[in-house]
Amino acid sequence: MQNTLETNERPVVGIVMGSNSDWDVMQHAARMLKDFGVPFEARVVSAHRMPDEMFEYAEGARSRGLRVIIAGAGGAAHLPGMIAAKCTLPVCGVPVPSKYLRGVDSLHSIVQMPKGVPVATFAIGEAGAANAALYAVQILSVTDETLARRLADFRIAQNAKARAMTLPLET
Ligand code: RP5
Repeated sequence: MQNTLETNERPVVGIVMGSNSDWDVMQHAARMLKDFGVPFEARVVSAHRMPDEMFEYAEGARSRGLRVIIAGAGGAAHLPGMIAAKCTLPVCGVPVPSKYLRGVDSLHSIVQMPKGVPVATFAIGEAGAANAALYAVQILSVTDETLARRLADFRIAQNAKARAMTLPLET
């Protein structure tokens, strides 16, 4: 695994995470963006092990063309909040499951931002990562008709899938 992963086009969404151990979860954000055809980059930017790089990343994000940042971290999980503190782009926080507290620590840390610096906080784990990416697509779709259509199609497909669900006959 390399430190940075990037699609061919100029990225509009930045996925950052505190460790490569977060990738198992955060890859679900990357996969969703890929499915919607949204150019993104993914990078390890540890808040406590790479504080200078983290500030540099957050400060330069808007001028590099990023429009939304998805930040995943586990445990003390200060990465989303610190990125949000250093830039005014929307930040989506993904609580990554931790070894001992299973991500409840990550969730509480990310969701409890003090008034004035928001982080949109998602569910713990895979669902949170995928939904953070969907939310990023929804933000971009406000000014992008193609993405708005893809989102509508995605909802139709989900509806069809749920309607086709069957239950076993035995009780
Ligand atoms: C956090 O500590 C990371 O976001 C990760 O979830 C957790 C454990 O990191 P590693 O010890 O696996 O590098 O900073």
